Amino acid sequence: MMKKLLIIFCVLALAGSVKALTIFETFDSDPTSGSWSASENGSVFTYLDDLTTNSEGAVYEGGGYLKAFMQQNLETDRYTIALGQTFDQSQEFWMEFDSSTQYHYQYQRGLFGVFNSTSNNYTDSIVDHFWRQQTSSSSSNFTHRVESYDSSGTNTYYTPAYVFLKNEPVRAKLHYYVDGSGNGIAEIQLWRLNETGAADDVLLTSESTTILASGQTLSYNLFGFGNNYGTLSTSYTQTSWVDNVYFSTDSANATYVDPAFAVPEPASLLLLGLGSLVISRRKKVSIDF
Ligand SMILES: [Ca+2]
Ligand SMILES: [Ca+2]
Repeated sequence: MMKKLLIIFCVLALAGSVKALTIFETFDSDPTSGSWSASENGSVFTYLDDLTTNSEGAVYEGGGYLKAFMQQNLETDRYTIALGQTFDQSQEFWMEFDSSTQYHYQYQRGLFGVFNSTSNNYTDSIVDHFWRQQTSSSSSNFTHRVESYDSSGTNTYYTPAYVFLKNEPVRAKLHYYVDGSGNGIAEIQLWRLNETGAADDVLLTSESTTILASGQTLSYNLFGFGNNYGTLSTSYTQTSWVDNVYFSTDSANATYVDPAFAVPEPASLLLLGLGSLVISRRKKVSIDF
């Protein structure tokens, strides 16, 4: 059944001027015709709705997803939605997204997270540098990398332990909050999605780290995807399918939606011979997230 879950945009008035905000974009229709906007100076963000079944014919809910071709350059490429207000480093938030990379060449080219409309992607941002190759080898396997860039551009990063293959469909979840010592903490979970529904998903890793030291500042007012900031590299690119992007200052995502892009079985991935797929934790772990 096709869910009409185009976008949930929930604004709850709280005491003071800060409002709780939740965005859940499932790309059931082209969001660029709505509240999302693309800035493309080499990167290209394309809405697709061509895949509604997986390789075995199973029907997925929601036909739409986004193809993100991201290229490093000195321009600011983004596919974002405005948050309607500016938050700073003290704001607790949750975000998540699904991705599967189709093409790549050397290291990461894609950012997912929060940005500032007056800064480049390497200033005032908290992001997941997703599908980061472990080494410069184009056959290297991948990791996610959680990063902050404060208001002066100082970078702090952390690489979760789980290593995965190209094409592997992964749901990344991030919870950011400030602890009692004033440090910005990032809790990250990576999930292997498998077939439809939540029951067969596998928690790959769950880790926590300081991503912004006490005293560092940043602010942001956009949410979505961005490119690497750096010298133009026409060969250093990646193309990823992405879906089900979520941001909230209120709570973790309680609504389960399958990605619309094709989700290969683990056995299919292994047959590709791209390396060893090690799922160290098959047992689901309940975590207060
Ligand atoms: Ca979708
Ligand atoms: Ca599943």
